[in-house]
Amino acid sequence: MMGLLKQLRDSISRATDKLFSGSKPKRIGIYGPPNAGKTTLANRIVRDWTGDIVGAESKIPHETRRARRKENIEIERNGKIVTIDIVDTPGVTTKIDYREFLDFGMSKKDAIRRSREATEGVAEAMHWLREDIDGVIYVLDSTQDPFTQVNTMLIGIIESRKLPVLIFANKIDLKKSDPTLIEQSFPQHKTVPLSALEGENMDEVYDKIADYFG
Ligand SMILES: Nc1nc2c(ncn2[C@@H]2O[C@H](COP(=O)(O)OP(=O)(O)O)[C@@H](O)[C@H]2O)c(=O)[nH]1
Ligand SMILES: [Mg+2]
Repeated sequence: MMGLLKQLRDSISRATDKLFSGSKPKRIGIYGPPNAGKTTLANRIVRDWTGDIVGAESKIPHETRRARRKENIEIERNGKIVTIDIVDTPGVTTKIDYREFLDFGMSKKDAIRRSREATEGVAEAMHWLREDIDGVIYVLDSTQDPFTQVNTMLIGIIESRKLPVLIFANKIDLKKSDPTLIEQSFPQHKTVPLSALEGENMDEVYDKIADYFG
């Protein structure tokens, strides 16, 4: 009975919060290079707060070739609710080569189709970044060198649009991980270390999402 009352009270307080804040959910785009762990992160956020998932995670680059979104995710932080739409985007890269996919045992025809779709997906993700995104989570693999043309270019675009941005140094569960290198490479932005796969440091992840995008 107490449980039921508490549920009722919580859902009323959520409804009134929404009514009085009157704000649309912020649309948060998850950007970064291929294989950084964007879909793994999107799935973890969505699973933690709704029990659902966004899309398939894969070792093969460019598994996510279209932007996918999950709307109205309510993240509760310090008694306040932040509502966001999560947009998982294809990884942005300067080079998409179908031969890369042949290594994963795909036929040449499938590999060519996959690379064409990936190229279209990147164009789509860039279009959304210009038109349709209120804030960015930029995901990097902390075992890799963060100084790449793609990272510099994308972060430059995000800065020129004056979008709030958080940099996520992912895969800290791996031995080679060096999140401080990412922090030093982009000192003008907040870097949050995490493992999207293992769920490490997710409390700070949600605190910062609420701070930056709430
Ligand atoms: N060790 C480790 N692997 C991860 C982590 N996050 C993602 N991965 C792996 O990295 C690969 C690419 O992940 P995915 O989410 O598809 O990357 P995306 O291309 O950025 O969407 C998959 O094999 C994931 O299991 C992490 O925090 N730690
Ligand atoms: Mg993906």
